[in-house]
Amino acid sequence: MKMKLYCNLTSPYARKVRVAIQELGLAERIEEAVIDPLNPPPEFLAANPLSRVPTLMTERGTALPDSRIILDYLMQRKAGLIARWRGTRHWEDLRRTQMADGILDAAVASVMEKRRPESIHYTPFLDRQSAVIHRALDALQAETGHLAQTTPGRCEISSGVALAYLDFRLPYLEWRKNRDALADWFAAFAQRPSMQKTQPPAG
Ligand SMILES: N[C@@H](CCC(=O)N[C@@H](CS)C(=O)NCC(=O)O)C(=O)O
Repeated sequence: MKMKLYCNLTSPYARKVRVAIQELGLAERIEEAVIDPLNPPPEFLAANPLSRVPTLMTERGTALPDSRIILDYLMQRKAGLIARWRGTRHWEDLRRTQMADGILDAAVASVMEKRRPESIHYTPFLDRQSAVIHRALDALQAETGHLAQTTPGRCEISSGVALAYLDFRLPYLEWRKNRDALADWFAAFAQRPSMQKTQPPAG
């Protein structure tokens, strides 16, 4: 029996998992169920009452409800990849991953706010999210040398998907400005088959 990934094709959180599946060579073992979490089928709600994608149903019927948990699960299954490093490097990797995930969270929060009627956009909130994104991007830019180009792990996947999401939904932030190293890293990462295969549809 295959695992089942509930996802949609524009969710950047789902994209993190879909990129990881490609990178880990697990595509044959996971079936994708594309759903709309705002109009959830009962089977999906039974698996995840939070109604959020991604949700991974394992072969044993455990529903894992968050991209971070799913990435750890898949990497642990694949030859213990999660334990790539020990000690300081492990925590440094987690810290950097959290910077990238924080960029994504702030970007998604901005997109949600902008979906409300323009007259009730809360500008201080949007400004705060933009400031968070720019500060965290500066931190990633300063540490670009630590981002692997081959054999990407959770930090590279989170960073690459977050930057792609900024291009997709918030291009006006011009994240590449004064961040040449990060832009160069991303230009190469975006060419990986895992990223090419998981590009969101336009719109
Ligand atoms: N922390 C979660 C966030 C997942 C999430 O918010 N997914 C969005 C799609 S981008 C969703 O399902 N939203 C539906 C809703 O909020 O009702 C993760 O990393 O997987």
